[in-house]
Amino acid sequence: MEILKEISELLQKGKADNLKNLVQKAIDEGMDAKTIMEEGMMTGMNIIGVKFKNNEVYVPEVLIAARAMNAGIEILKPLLESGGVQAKGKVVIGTVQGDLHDIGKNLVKIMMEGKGLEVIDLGIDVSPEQYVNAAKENNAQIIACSALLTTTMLQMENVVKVICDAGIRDKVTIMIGGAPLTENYCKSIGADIYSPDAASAAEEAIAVCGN
Ligand code: B1M
Repeated sequence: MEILKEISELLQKGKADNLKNLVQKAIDEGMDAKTIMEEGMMTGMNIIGVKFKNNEVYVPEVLIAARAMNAGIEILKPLLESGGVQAKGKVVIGTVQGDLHDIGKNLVKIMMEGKGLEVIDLGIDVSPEQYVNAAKENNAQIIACSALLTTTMLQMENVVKVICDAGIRDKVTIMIGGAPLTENYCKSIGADIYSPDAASAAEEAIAVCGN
């Protein structure tokens, strides 16, 4: 559809204000939030990703596209969250040490909150110890780690190790996700659940918390 193409193009150009207006227009016209997110904004971000890889755009352009994406997500947030049942459960979430990518992590957080889970967001560049301390302090059932780089995803093995060393392995479920991750990698490092996207991560989290 034309409006989704325009959303994708505005995102690529990093026009945050125009993007917000167009996302609102799409909502007002009755388009559902998931379609706007996946077929508009994420399509645009994927194109930026390919151009970034091919050196057709550089970090500043990617950053302004990411800023526009976050602005669009803010408009969609109430819709992505709505319809959730109140569930019991606490999740500690963060992007692993050395990794500054947070858009996917933020989406996972929104979807989990939409299911009624309490999410403690540690942000980006989170050390294994920070995950463990936050899980202990908050009595969380789940530690959720996001990574976007093939180099930083290796940090997840350290997270599992530090959780074991802290003696809380039987108290927390370790969830992992992010573009370079796989089910096989999840198994190989002794984590519990790999989710390919934010919606399935929220479903899995709800199941873990027994709701
Ligand atoms: Co970066 N970057 N980046 N970047 N960046 C990638 C990831 C890259 C694939 C681009 C490319 O080359 N095509 C590439 C990684 C290559 C690799 O590792 N093999 C890359 C690189 C190389 C880099 C730098 C090293 C570049 C440089 O400086 N030379 C640098 C590293 C900085 C660092 O982290 N230390 C860097 C920097 C940046 C910016 C800061 C400019 C910016 C991030 C801004 C921000 O996040 N606030 C950025 C961006 C935006 C990207 C791309 C273009 C888009 C990522 C994104 O937000 N996608 C990306 C290319 C791409 O992915 N196409 C790229 C949208 C988001 C919704 O998807 O995060 O995958 P995603 O989340 C998905 C799923 O993965 C899943 O749910 C979401 C969908 O529902 N998911 C989970 C995510 N976390 C989950 C956790 C779960 C479950 C599911 O459970 C816990």
